[in-house]
Amino acid sequence: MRSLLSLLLAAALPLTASAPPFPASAHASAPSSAACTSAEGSDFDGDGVDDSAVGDPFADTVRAESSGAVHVLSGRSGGGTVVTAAEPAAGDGFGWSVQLAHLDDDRCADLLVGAPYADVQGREDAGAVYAIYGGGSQREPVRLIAPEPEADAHFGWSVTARGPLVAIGAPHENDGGVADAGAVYLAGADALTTLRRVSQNTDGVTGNAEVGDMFGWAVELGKLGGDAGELDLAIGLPYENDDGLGVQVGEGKLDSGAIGILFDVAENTGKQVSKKWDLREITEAEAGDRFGYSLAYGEEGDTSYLAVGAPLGDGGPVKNSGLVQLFQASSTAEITPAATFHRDREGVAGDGYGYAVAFSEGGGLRLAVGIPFAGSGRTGAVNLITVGDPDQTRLVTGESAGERFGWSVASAGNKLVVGAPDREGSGGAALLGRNDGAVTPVAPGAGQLPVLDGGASVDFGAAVG
Ligand SMILES: [Ca+2]
Ligand SMILES: [Ca+2]
Ligand SMILES: [Ca+2]
Ligand SMILES: [Ca+2]
Repeated sequence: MRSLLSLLLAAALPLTASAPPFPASAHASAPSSAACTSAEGSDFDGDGVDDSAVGDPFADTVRAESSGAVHVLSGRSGGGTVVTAAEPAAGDGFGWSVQLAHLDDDRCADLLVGAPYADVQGREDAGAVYAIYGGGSQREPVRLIAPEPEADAHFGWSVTARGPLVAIGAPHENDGGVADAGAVYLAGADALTTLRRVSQNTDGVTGNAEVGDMFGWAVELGKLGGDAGELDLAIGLPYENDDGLGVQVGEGKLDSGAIGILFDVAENTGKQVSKKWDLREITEAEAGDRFGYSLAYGEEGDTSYLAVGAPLGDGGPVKNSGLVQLFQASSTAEITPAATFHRDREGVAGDGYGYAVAFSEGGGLRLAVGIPFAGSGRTGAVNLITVGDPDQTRLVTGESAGERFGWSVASAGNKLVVGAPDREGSGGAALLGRNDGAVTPVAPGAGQLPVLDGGASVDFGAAVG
């Protein structure tokens, strides 16, 4: 992968590629005998066990160099299904973001894949998102693009879906002529191609569009306030500058970051009801914290949680070691800041605590925090925290120097999947058993997982979902 650290430190990742026109389809081969049993799980191949998706956005496919691929790991067999775009173009970045979610009502999980470097209608790196239906569905994949594709917008940088809603980030899209201020698109899972745009210029959204805010760098959906029955949208804008008030003028705390919450976002099609937090209002904000870099949503009983990563925030006594801020809400109480997690004196500047976050539900909610630059030689690690008893924590470290274990995290049934995209060779990942604590390494060509047919894996594990 081209300098991974640059992703953390740079506002935008340049990637240039000349690409042919891109037809509107993708394909997946999955077993046709679907036996999906859960309307909530992540069973994509239809064998009754939850699966996980691993993105390799710079994989060379048989059709185009560096066009990207996604491996859906079968939770039952340990094998996998490779998903690529039907007409991949060089440098698309297919698999930059991935999410298994339910987009139709057949009980099999479906796959959302971001390809934020896809050229669209001649506009370079405008970005696209693919919806691919699981369980051997005969339903054609759907390719989503912004209603007005813009060069370098990177539509599909982030994707999420919950209940009837899908949200897609385009953090490098211009907003009202302001470069890289960012935007988020919303669609109904049953009407994917009808996209609605929201940004800091949308009526009722707290905050102002300034150059390089990156609104939409991360997106999540959940129950965070307003009408308890209506989903709320959480947006990370980690390159927001916090100067306390009004429109920023390039002063204040550069790239300290922020999050925005748009309440009842499907219901409020016009003016939004929203709230915004800078880290200053909770602990302390400093330039470069990147608060809002990662987001995760989870529920336990009547309480819902939003975890927000600030991978260059000051984790306790150690400057720039990173932190995660937990928020909570319930059916009767709007989202409010709760605990702050970090590694205290164990942290090291530049560890990147909070670079990625994920919740795993069932049998006590747990939060997984990726720390991809931790350890000697930047091996990386994941911190597992029991939300109801934060003293119960566990640290799982990667297996080799420089592999960036914890670059991405996601939960799938009773397993956690952790990406290590710089593992020697073609990148890797690990499955962490929730109950037995087992750590099972996975990589293309290892064990049951097939190699990329006719291509080459590059950064397997750059995204998981
Ligand atoms: Ca399965
Ligand atoms: Ca489905
Ligand atoms: Ca702003
Ligand atoms: Ca709500």
